[in-house]
Amino acid sequence: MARYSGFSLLKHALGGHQGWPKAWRSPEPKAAYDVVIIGGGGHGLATAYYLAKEHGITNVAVLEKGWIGGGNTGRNTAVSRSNYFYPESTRFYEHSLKRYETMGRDLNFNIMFSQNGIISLATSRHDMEIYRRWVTSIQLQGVDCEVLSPDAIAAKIPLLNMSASARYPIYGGFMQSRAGISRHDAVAWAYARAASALGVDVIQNCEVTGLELSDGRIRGVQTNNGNIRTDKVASAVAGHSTLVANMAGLKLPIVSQCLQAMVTEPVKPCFDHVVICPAVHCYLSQSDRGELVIGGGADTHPSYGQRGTLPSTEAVLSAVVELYPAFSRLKLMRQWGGIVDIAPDSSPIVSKTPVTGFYISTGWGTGGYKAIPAGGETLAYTIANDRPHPLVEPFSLDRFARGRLIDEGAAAGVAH
Ligand code: FAD
Ligand code: PYC
Repeated sequence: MARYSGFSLLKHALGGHQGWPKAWRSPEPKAAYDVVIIGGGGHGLATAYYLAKEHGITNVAVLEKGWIGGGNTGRNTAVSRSNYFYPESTRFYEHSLKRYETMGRDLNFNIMFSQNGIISLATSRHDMEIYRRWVTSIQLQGVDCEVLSPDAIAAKIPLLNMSASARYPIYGGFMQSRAGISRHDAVAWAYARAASALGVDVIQNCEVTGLELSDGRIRGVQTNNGNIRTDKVASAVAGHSTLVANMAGLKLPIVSQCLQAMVTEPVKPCFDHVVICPAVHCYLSQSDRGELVIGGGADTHPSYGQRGTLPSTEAVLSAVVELYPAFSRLKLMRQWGGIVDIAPDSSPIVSKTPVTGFYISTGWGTGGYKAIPAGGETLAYTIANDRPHPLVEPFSLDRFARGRLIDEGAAAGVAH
């Protein structure tokens, strides 16, 4: 990676960054590619990178209608963890978490991954009973996770209202210590730079407006920048998955909803972990800038509106001030939303489809940031070999027809 002195940083800043080296190339689209990936979020970019690195397929274009990372990848609250319930999920997400642990080195990009742990709070005796069972399931799969007593919770989260008369009394919780948060833009940029260096064309401001098919096979894509021939297309467009699948004549079991997040003004370090309270659908962490990063459940109705609605914000914030009364004095600085793609069992779909040469990565819902490395790696394998990677075989589209759902609604932690 290039290094800059203070002087050269100043020179670049005053010069409008004109001479700043580009991290990835911005080529014009070619007439044909071996693989076209729709969507320049983390999943699309990681898929392109692993196609080039693991399978030697470098004649690849990533087409992004806006700017890379401008979708959910740049809008999320950056939690990575692998504390899911079913073995299929834990295996997949643990693989991804391990990739996060080495991503800085692997891609030579500082993604600022802080493994400060995630704590889930129990607000009833029943929550605690379920958590014990859940922790046992995770531990049996060799993944770190522990039950926390109320005293342990109080020590780890001093600002939490532990009063027995609190509206949400705390009965304990559970923790995965290796979970953490990272810099989401950096993850997108790291994969874009590494893919571009291997020959992948990352093309921004290029919207796919149609798919060309004949005899049940993909033949090409139509874009606002011309048509491109290809035999293989992968859709990694999150909340827009049903629209792109419709272009191939497919109906996906996906609902698109807005998920919001917000940050407060910055304060001194006071909150060491990601803390989620699934019963009231609110979670918090503190960013390295000092802002409290706050999120909750998805907006209740399907929508492509990226702003979100006020009742959801209000519900999350009222839970925050009940749980952490001191935070009622903080000012809210920013709020935003992203359109998440939710499957009926709250698990992803990484899969071939009935259309030859058309592959999908969707259903990431409220939790696909943590899945970017494993999602990209397994989709790349599925495209390169035209058969599912073993890690995502259980997450194939045909599971809905076979009735083999993997219901991880509870593990999402936020209502959706
Ligand atoms: P995206 O990053 O959305 O990328 C898809 C891209 O496709 C977009 O850039 C879009 O512009 C582009 N596109 C769409 N249609 C077209 C088209 N026709 N042509 C070309 N391009 C197109 N996950 C976690 O694991 N942890 C969290 O803490 C977490 N918090 C979240 C908080 C919020 C507020 C939100 C909104 C999401 C959160 N998520 C979290 C979920 C996570 O962000 C997503 O699951 C993940 O980023 C999906 O990545 P992606 O690459 O599939 O989609
Ligand atoms: O998937 O871990 C997650 C998550 C936390 C907040 C939103 N999604």
